[in-house]
Parts: sequence; structure tokens; C-alpha cells
Amino acid sequence: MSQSNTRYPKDRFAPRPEDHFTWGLWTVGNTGRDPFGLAVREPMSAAKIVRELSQLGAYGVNLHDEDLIPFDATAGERDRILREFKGALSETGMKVPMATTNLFSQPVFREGAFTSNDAGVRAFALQKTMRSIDLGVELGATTYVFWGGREGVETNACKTPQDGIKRFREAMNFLTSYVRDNKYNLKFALEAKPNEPRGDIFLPTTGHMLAFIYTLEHPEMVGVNPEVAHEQMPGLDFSHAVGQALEAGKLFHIDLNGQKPGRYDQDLRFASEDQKGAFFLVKLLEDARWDGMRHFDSHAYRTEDERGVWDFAYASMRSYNILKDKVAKFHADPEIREILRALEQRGTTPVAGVGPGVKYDRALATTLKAHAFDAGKLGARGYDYERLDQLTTEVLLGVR
Ligand code: GLT
Ligand code: MN
Ligand code: MN
Repeated sequence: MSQSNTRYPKDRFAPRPEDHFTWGLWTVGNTGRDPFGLAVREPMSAAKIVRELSQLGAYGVNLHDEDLIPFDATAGERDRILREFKGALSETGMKVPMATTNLFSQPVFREGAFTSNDAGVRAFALQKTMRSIDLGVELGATTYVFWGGREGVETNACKTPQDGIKRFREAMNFLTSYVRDNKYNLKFALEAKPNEPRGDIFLPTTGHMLAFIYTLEHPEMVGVNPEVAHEQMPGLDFSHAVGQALEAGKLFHIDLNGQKPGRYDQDLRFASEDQKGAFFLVKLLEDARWDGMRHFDSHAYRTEDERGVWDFAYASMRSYNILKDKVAKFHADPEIREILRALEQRGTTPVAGVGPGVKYDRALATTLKAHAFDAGKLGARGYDYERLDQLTTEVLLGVR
């Protein structure tokens, strides 16, 4: 056991497999390389990652094809790596709920993968993805993520967004048919990001992705994988993107991390920034009883050695559970309940025959048009949100 129990207490906030916390191999395996600096940590084998995360209380790991099997591995190397990895999985009971393809690291994808202007590159991207789907399914994955890191442009002179979107649609249609043809139990989750590494990436937000999904041949097989950092980079409220996906039944996966608004993709420890945003996100997922994996797509500060990596991983999961506890405190707080009860009553008492679930009919439209509203009175009354927000803040700050 390389991890000490005093550093990672097994108290009520400690992660447990039932919490369904999962980690990309590329996250804790991140060596700290960045555009300005070399790696600061040694690469770790997938088998080691599985064992360490299992000790911390995680449920499983997720992977890109190349996280597990190097791009240029021989058949022999592939077999050995797979054997070791599967050994670690069966020894620990860890699962692989999600898999994805690396369509961004190799030079061949410098101009895009599915959206490249080179038909040969597009064909290669489909081949690589089919092989990687086979691998994911072999390991038990039921969700397949698509993050199109290179699917974009620096100059709009090279292709139109319509061409990019059409090609991306062709690839999704091809691959959903591949999955159906092979009778795989696999759903796709599309992950948006506005920019980085490309100057601009097609379908830049979760909202764009949702609209795109309904143009596909098999929309029922395709949902979204929103990432905290990717919605916060353009200054959006992450829980609104997640809420829209939940409401549409399209939240198939999630990438949890932390981010300061308006910066490069920081992929920080979950809830290390914007704790209030993280609280409302956890509240949204828990209140909806969302049954998906709580997946972390983040990495430790470059300052850290291996010990710092496990501190980071344990803390990410622990913070989720602490926030879950705060959500319970929010719901149990008598003063918060009172404000919410009054709001509920105000929102559900019908006025002029119009209440929740209103539907058009001609008689109702006629009465409504004739109704004498006192807009002055309606507009004069406040909503008590200053107090509601302060009570929420006090729950979060630990004084309630
Ligand atoms: C990469 C990217 C992430 C994606 C991963 C899946 S790879 O780390 O920054 O946001 O989710 O392809
Ligand atoms: Mn991500
Ligand atoms: Mn990111």
C-alpha cells in the first residue's frame, strides 16, 4: 500500500466505489508537460494507475486508445500491455465505463481528423476510431466520447464552418452505423470546447452540440459530455449547459474539473475554483438523481511530484462528496425551505387561468386577453433572493 490512511482519511467524505468516480488515464498520468516546459513527472503504467486509484476509492478508469497502447506499438507489445491492464482491472474490480480516440496528438491530425481537408486523413480517422471502439467495447465501455480537439481552423479561408459540420456529421453517421452493425452496447457523448488547441473549434459549446445531435441519423445514440472548464472559458455558466442536457435526456457523461474564467483550459482540481459554481453543479446532478459516472478530466499542478498527484485525485473526489453533503444541508435548512416554499406557491397558483403546464386553447386565450392585470402590483413585490443567496453562501462557508 503506497498510500497512507492519515493522508487520505476513510471518513464520511472519503470516496467509495458506489460514488462512481472515474478518471481518465491521461489525467493522473499527466506528466506536467506544457507548451513552455518539459515533463516533470515520470509516465505511469495503466496498471499502476488502476491500482492506486482503486486504493483511493475510485470506481474506474477511462482511456484514449493511445493512453493504453502507444501509437506505434507492435502486436506483441499491445498484447502484453492489455494483459497487464486487464490483470489490474480484475485484481481491483475497477471498471472501464468510457473510452475515446486520440484524434489530436499525431501530426497526421494537424489540419483536423473527421473535418480535415484531406480525404486520406478523414479515412484514417475513421479507421483509428473503429479500432479504438473495438478496444473500448472489449474493455467493457458503454460510453464513447468524441472530443474534436483538432476539428477547427486558424483561418476561415481554408474551409467553411458548414463544411466542417457536414464532415463531422458524416463521421458520426458512419460510426453510429458501425456500432449498430456490430451490435455493440455503446452510446456516443460529444464534448465541446471553443478553442485550444485550434484557433477556433467547430461546435464550440454544449448548446451547439445539442442542436447538432438532432441532425444525425441516430440521434438517440448520441448525447453530450460537457466539461466545466470548456464552458467557463467563454464565460458561460456550466450548470446551465448541464441543465439543458439533463432536461433533454442527453447528459451521457461529464468532465469535472476547475477553471478560472477567460483563460486557457486549466483542467484544475474539481472545486478548487468557483466553489459556488461547483456546489450548484453537484446540486443539479444529485437533485436529478443522475446515474452517470462522475468523471474527472483534470490534472495536478505542474509543481507536484507523484505524491501530489494522489493528493490531487483524492481531494477531487472528496470535494465532490463534501459538496454533496452541503446540498443535503441546503435542502434541510428551515429558512431556505421557507423561501423556496413561498416561491413554489407563488409560481404554481394559477392567475387568469394560467399556471404551470399552460397550453393554448382559444377560450383561455380570450379570457387571458381580457383579464385586467395590476402590473404595478405584480412588479412591486420583491423575491427575497438576496437572503436566499446569503443563506446558501453561509451553508457553503460552513456556518449553517
Ligand atoms: C484532452 C482534452 C479533454 C478531453 C479528453 C478526451 S482529451 O485531455 O483536453 O477535454 O475530454 O478526448
Ligand atoms: Mn474533457
Ligand atoms: Mn479541459
